[in-house]
Amino acid sequence: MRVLLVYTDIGTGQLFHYQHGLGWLSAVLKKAGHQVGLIYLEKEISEQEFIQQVKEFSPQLLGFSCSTLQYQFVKKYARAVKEELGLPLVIGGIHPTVEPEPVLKEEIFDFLIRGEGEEPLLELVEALEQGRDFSQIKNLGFLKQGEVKLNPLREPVALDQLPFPDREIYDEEKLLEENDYQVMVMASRGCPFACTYCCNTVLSQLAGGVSKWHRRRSVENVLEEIEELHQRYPQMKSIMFMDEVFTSSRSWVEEFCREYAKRFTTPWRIFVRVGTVDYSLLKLMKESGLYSVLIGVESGDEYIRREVMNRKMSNEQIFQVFQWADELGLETWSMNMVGVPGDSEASIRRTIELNQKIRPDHLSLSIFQPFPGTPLYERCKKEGLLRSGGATSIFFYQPQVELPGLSDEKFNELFKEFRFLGWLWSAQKRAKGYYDLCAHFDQAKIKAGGENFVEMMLTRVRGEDRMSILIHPPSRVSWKVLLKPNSWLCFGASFSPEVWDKPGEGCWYLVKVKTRWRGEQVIFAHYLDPKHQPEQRKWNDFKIDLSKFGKRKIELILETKTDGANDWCVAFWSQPYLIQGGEDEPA
Ligand code: B12
Ligand code: SF4
Repeated sequence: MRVLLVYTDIGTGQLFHYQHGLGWLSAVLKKAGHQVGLIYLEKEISEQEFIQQVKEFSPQLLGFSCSTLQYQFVKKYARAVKEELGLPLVIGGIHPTVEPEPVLKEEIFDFLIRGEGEEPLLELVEALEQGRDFSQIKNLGFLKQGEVKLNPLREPVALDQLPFPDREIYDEEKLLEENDYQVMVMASRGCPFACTYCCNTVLSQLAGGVSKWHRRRSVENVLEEIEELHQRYPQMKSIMFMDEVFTSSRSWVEEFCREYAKRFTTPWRIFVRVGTVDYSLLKLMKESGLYSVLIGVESGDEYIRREVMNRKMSNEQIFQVFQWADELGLETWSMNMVGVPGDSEASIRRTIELNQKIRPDHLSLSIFQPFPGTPLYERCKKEGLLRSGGATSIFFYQPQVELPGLSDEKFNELFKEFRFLGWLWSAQKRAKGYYDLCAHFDQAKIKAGGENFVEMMLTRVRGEDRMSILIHPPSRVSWKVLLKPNSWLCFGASFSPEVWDKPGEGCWYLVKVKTRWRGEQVIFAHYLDPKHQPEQRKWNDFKIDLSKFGKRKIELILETKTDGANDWCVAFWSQPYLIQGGEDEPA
């Protein structure tokens, strides 16, 4: 049978990602001789365009994967296909798993699969193909005479018995390029913990308990896949393990590290939970190739973290893990969440303070989103705290629950302050040269053409992350700096890839120097137009000689300007910094 899978990733602010669930579904179907395609939607398209893409594959079954915030889009496309093509539709993924009744009652989908989909989808496909009865397939849901039927759930799948997740249905070249040749692997499913905001709590209940839900592949099985991936992607630079808590079993990690180091040198990164690692385990992992750890801090307020989120760990323990990671030279990411019930200005400030103490290399900040089925969602519902918003991501917008005593304006202000400090600390930690302009962004003078025209952030262009300053035209940013003799200014320039294909032109990147004796003069003017000049779709590096200014105090001005109105000109200046001597440090 021809099965077309659909994954929507609209408005999430997420990069083009490999989704393991679909990879595994596809692998299982293909192994049984079926043909599988994938529509991966990163942006909203019209229903007609969507239908056109579906027709191109001419599927016999269409399968939508759906998380809660994407349901609004999934519904729209599914309804359009149903009306126009009348194809059988099946929906799976976290949202239909936790909210099966309301989804089926909308009468858009013929079938719904709860929980893990490999075995039930294959059984459904074969039943449909052979015209057999599907009504007893475990995990399946459907409407029967207007009534929701939800079949019982089967045991979670034995991971080693699955084929390796399929990569072919994705645009592999794009995946590699956008993720800087980092390849994603998943060595386990589920998590042994029960944070109140996380869907794992629901999934483990559905699976019949945490011991059934949380499973690891054998070390050998994971290494075999990694072997295959090295052959498939000789350009692979690193591996990201998407496991929720890679370190949940110490003995597994120890065995993994020993065996990995015997066979591979590719660096890898993981999600870690405080309480599951100590210095010696981090050291062992580092020696086998670990280079980066993503650690959930979530809140710096012990009460919120312990009692509201059910994360039993202390600030001291969190600080300690970051310190160990720093000592070992591991890159650290601190993952935080604000806007949970009970959050106040004071508790958010405590989270900022904890991060200030930790000084992570990178900080991720999201806004609590109550997901159906989770204990915290139920609490919000009971206490009347739920808000109905059209959010598509946990990284933008306003709080998603009522926070008595904290206005939306204040929340927004705190969110922006926190995010800015995160960027600043990050810039300070990775400062280059003798004066890094991003690391001194708090001392910069900004003349912005409008709200949010000037911001600092980590920007990815062609897979390369750089700390950057967005200077949307017409705006300028300046720093008063004391030059050293023979100074050079180094920086990269590019537009955000998101606007490469938008209408509009390029813009001018101007560097000016203001001195007391000569006023303001332009020392560099370059027109960059990555929209129309494909060779400029990367970081374009420049190095400017400032030696004629000698050892003086100057005002260094970075300015972006267009020849006309140009809304889609998202111009970044990446990591501008000063060095002494033109050749001693590459830009
Ligand atoms: C890795 C991960 C990511 C990755 C990969 C994307 C992805 N969707 O998997 C990245 C970082 C990109 C990501 C992004 C986001 N994520 Co995320 N993510 C996860 C995580 C930790 C693991 C997912 C995974 O790979 N599991 C393993 C695979 C095998 O399982 P699976 O994906 O669920 O797929 C199986 C079944 O669901 C089913 N199935 C899935 N699709 C389909 C389709 C059909 C037709 C069928 C029949 C079956 C079926 O069969 C699959 C195989 O068994 C989960 C936590 C979790 N346990 O689910 C959170 C989770 C899914 N993410 C979450 C969130 C909030 C997000 C974001 C919204 C964050 C944001 N940017 O704001 C985005 C949304 C992206 C999107 N378009 O949906 C929430 C979703 C909650 C909800 N109710 O919607 C989760 C549950 C975490 C949580 N807070 O509890 N995420
Ligand atoms: S540790 Fe992470 S994956 Fe596990 S329950 Fe908590 S938030 Fe979810």
